Amino acid sequence: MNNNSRAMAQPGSESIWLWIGTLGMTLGTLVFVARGRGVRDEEQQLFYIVTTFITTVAAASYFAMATGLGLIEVTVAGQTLDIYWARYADWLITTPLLLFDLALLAGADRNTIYTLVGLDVFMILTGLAGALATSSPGVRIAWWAISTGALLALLYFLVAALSESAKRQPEDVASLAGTLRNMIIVLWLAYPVVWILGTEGTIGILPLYWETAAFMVLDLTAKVGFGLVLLRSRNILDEVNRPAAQRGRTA
Ligand SMILES: *C/C=C(C)/C=C/C=C(C)/C=C/C1=C(C)CCCC1(C)C
Repeated sequence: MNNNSRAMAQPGSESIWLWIGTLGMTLGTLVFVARGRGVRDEEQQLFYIVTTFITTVAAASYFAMATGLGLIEVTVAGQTLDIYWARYADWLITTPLLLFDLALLAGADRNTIYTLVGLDVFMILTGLAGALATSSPGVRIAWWAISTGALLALLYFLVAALSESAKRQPEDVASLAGTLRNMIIVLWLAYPVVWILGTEGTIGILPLYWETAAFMVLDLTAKVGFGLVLLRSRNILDEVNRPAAQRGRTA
């Protein structure tokens, strides 16, 4: 192959983590499909459909990164950074779906869902801008700060709005929604930390090898772990009162 034909880098030793990510997301997908097969209730099926899509998209993204499709080189102030842009394509689709799963469980209304998803998309796109910016390290860090601001607003809103709607749910459901909300708060806050310490932040405290490992563990926990907790009990999912957004249509 002609190496000069594209400004595309090949994955280095960090590819081991990308393959483990591919395998983990694929196994998660298979588990969710197997568990969802017997579900007849339409409201419950939606949880399985959304959760299965999340790990399917992530498995494809990890495969793309492991095989070098999702990787580019970005030069900032004379420093060449290996950037896995495929993450952002994955997160752009999967993080709104994760929020949708939780909002559905908590019985959130349509405006709450739109606000959460809007903040989330803004966070991922400004994060992508930070990953691709070449003008200076300072500009990259400014994008990081904007994206992190969006994350903090999102988490604030998640706590305020979702706790309110979860109160109207049966106790089991509210408690499950609380657990998943806490998982999101803890895990999602770790992403900007890994980013700024890793290759993207240009400070280079965390080498690409360990950054890739950290994102893989976070991604598996935030998607497969989240899905396993959510889909653990059919009895609980059975009790979910339909969200206000859907109630109007089916009544
Ligand atoms: C399954 C994937 C998940 C749950 C990904 C979550 C990603 C984030 C919460 C990313 C946040 C970022 C910032 C807040 C600033 C820097 C750039 C990002 C995109 C890493």
